[in-house]
Order: sequence, then C-alpha cells, then structure tokens
Amino acid sequence: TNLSLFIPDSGAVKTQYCPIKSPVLVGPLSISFTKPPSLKKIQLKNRYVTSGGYFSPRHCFGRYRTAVIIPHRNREAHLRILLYYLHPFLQRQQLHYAIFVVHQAGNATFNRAKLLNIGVREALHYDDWDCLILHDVDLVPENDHNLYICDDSYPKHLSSAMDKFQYSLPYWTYFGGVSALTPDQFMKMNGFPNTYWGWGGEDDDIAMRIRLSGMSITRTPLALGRYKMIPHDRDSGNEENSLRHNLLSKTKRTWKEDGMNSLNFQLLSREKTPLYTNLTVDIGEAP
Ligand code: UD2
Ligand code: MN
Repeated sequence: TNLSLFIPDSGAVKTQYCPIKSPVLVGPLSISFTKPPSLKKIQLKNRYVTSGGYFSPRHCFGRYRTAVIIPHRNREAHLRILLYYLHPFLQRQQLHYAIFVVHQAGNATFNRAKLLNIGVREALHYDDWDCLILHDVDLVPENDHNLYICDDSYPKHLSSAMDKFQYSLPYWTYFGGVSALTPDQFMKMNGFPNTYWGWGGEDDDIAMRIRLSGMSITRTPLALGRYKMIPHDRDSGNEENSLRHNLLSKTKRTWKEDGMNSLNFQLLSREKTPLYTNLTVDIGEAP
C-alpha cells in the first residue's frame, strides 16, 4: 500500500517507515545520450535533493541508507548524464541517500580502486550508511527494480547486464561497473587494492578478495541489472595497466596488506554542491 495515501501532504510529516517495496517504481526506463543536461536543469527536476546531493523520502522514513560513490576525473558530461537519471531513480526507490564524487586531482595515472577506497572512508564520516554503491560515472541503469540496496550476506554486483557486453556477463567472475557492499563486507575484504594504476585488473582483484575473505558474489538478475554505458574512448592518463596480470598473481599474498589498512591520500577539498558532495583528492602516483 502507498503510505502517502494515509499521511496528509503537510510538508514533511513522517510517522512510518516507507513500504518494503516502493510503490512508485516504473520498471524499464528509456535512456538517451543525445545532449548532456545542464546542472541547473537537473536541479530543477530534483527539487527535494538537498545540498551535497542528499535525499530523504518526504512522507515516510527511508528503510535503507545508501551512499553512491563515483570515481571521477575529466568526465563532466558523463557525470551530468548520470546525475540526471540517477537522482530520480534513487528517489523512486525511496532510499535515504547521498551521492559522493571522488575527484582525482592532477594528471598522474588514474586509480579507480583507490578513489573508491577514499570515497568509502570519507562517506562514512557523513552518515551511518547501510550500503555503499561503487559506481562508474558512465553507466546508467535501465530498470529501477534494480534496487540500490545491499545483500545482507555478500557483496553484490549490480551491473550484471551491460549493453557493451550484449546484456550478459563477459565472464563468470566479472565484478566491474557498479557494485553494492555493506561497510562490514567492505572492511572484511580490506576494501579494494590501492596498487592498480591505469586501466584494468582492479575489478578482478576485487572479485578475488571477495573469495579470499570468505565471501562470494551475489548479482542482480540479468533481466534487471541492465545498464547502458555512455560511449567513450580510453582516457589519456588511464592507459592499460601492463602490470595487472603480475599483480593479480599476487593478490592472495597482498590483499591483507594492501587496502583500507594501507590507504593514504590528501584530501584537498570537500564541497557540497547542489547535486553531489565533491571530494577532491591527491592520491600520489604509481611508484
Ligand atoms: C571497465 C569497467 C570498470 C573498470 C575498468 C577497468 C565496465 C563497464 N566497467 O570500464 O568498472 O573495471 O574497466 O579499470 O566494464 N574514470 C574517470 N576518468 C578517467 C578514467 C576513468 O572518471 O580519466 C572513471 C569513470 O568513473 C569510469 C571508470 O573510471 O567510468 C572506469 O574507466 P573507463 O570507463 O575508462 O573503463 P571501462 O569502460 O573499460
Ligand atoms: Mn566506461
């Protein structure tokens, strides 16, 4: 039942939890990448999103507290497209949520996994999150029944069916794109590796850590875990990591020492913009 039927629309009076299943989901979404919307336009369409990209359902208490963490550098147009689709998507899911963008400063080689570790550490200073969603900037979910909440037992892979892989998994242990972990699951595997500079390998390292720390991967069913990737070339500063196979052969020995317990970085700025919290960080460079 829709709780808002019983609670008069008198500002933000809340007396009950939101229903377990949101009544306002619509299912398959149509997504197009023609022209990135302006931040102003996105703000106007999301008037209940507050500073820092926060939202709480207005007429009921959100059951789930979700932090979305996006590693980013020089993909402003992609970020706008993602925010345009993601804010309404998360609101329809009736989540209490916030969006964090972790921006790598400078021109050193990109390091996706380290940025995600930083995003987790920082996001946990802001709220008591039930679920951390680690989200590529260029992946737009196509079905709002793909809930941005965590599985109680295991790390969950949400982007199980991407258009660029013909809406199926490229291989069985694939864990790239978008995933959902509780803070406990994330800490149990010592977070993600900090040592993968450039493109590739870090996702497989993450999948290995899940297993090595005694967990397994759950997934959104293929029919719901559908995503469109905004077409792009390889970024400069994110060249293929030629060390990745070598690193992957050592994960079993290194995962306990390389991760959240060895994370170091410098937080250059922390700002609440209208649609997201921006964290700009100096993460150093490959040794
Ligand atoms: C794949 C995986 C991705 C990751 C990557 C290997 C998919 C859809 N995703 O992405 O999760 O495992 O391979 O590292 O298969 N980024 C920036 N600026 C940059 C470079 C990267 O913001 O200059 C961020 C951005 O959030 C991007 C993500 O890093 O979505 C992954 O990089 P990519 O999109 O270039 O790599 P891709 O599509 O092969
Ligand atoms: Mn991509």
